[in-house]
Amino acid sequence: MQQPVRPPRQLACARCGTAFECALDGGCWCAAEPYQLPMSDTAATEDCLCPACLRKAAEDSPACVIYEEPVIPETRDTAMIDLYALTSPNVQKIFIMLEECGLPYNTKLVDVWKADQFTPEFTKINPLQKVPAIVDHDGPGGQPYTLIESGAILMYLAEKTGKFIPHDPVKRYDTLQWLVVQVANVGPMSGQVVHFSKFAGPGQDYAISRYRTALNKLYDIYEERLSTRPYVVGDDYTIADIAAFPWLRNVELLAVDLAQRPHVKAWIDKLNARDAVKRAYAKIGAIKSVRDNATEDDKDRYFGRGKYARV
Ligand SMILES: N[C@@H](CCC(=O)N[C@@H](CS)C(=O)NCC(=O)O)C(=O)O
Repeated sequence: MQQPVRPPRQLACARCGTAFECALDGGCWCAAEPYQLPMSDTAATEDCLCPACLRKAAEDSPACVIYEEPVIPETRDTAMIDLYALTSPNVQKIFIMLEECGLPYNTKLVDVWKADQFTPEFTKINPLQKVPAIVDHDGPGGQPYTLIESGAILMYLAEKTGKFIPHDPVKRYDTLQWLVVQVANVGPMSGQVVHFSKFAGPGQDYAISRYRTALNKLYDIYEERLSTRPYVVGDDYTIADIAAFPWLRNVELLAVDLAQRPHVKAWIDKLNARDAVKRAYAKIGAIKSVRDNATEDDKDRYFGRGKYARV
């Protein structure tokens, strides 16, 4: 798909005051180069440097690895991304990110309750046989590129677009840490709570108590962070928020009490109010799965139990 380039913006250089034109249609080109000069994000045009000052700053900056004059295309090919999806929180993260970034995408449903994930075609895309996965038909070098794991997909899309990941090295690693906190802790602990309280049958008190305790501890950690900053990492909305939100908002299913966690509640309300988040959930809400009518065999196959267990 061809998208027209926006007319150049007239900016004043924050260093020398010279007027210059920024011809990019989204994001500032220095900010779009995260490994080069740490720059402000697109909204803060008063921090922008003209190309000459940027080049000089890049030469002087220890944080700058390489500097190349960017090629600003006349038009941009925006190839589709295929999102292999159903409705679970790990998939919701990617719907939200794609909507937030304004990237065009096709949704390809993989109904994990009726074994779509085990087909040879999907196994080629994700050998782990799980959603989400994406295929970016305009990947690195303009070639198609396949990604699995929601955390890796969020990082990839953030780097591809230069959005929702800070360029400042400290804030950038703060973001990546809290992204990993989500994928390594919040997701797995929440998943175990849901599994043992909803799907594993009676007699699971030990497991339920163990995973609820771990999950409540995580909620308290987010509560503490959000009591001193508006978003998980700091002042900016990042992929660390996008990763955590679909799980932490799930308070009814997880039977978590937000009365004692007002800052998590306020953060959930704030993210729920974002247009991109509303668009994502409208799309997710329209997806039909066999989950609600899954047979015992469907559930055994999905959970790898009964005749599907490998012991
Ligand atoms: N760590 C993965 C987890 C993905 C995952 O567990 N996906 C589930 C749905 S939430 C799935 O596809 N399960 C199918 C199966 O295990 O057969 C991620 O964050 O992307």
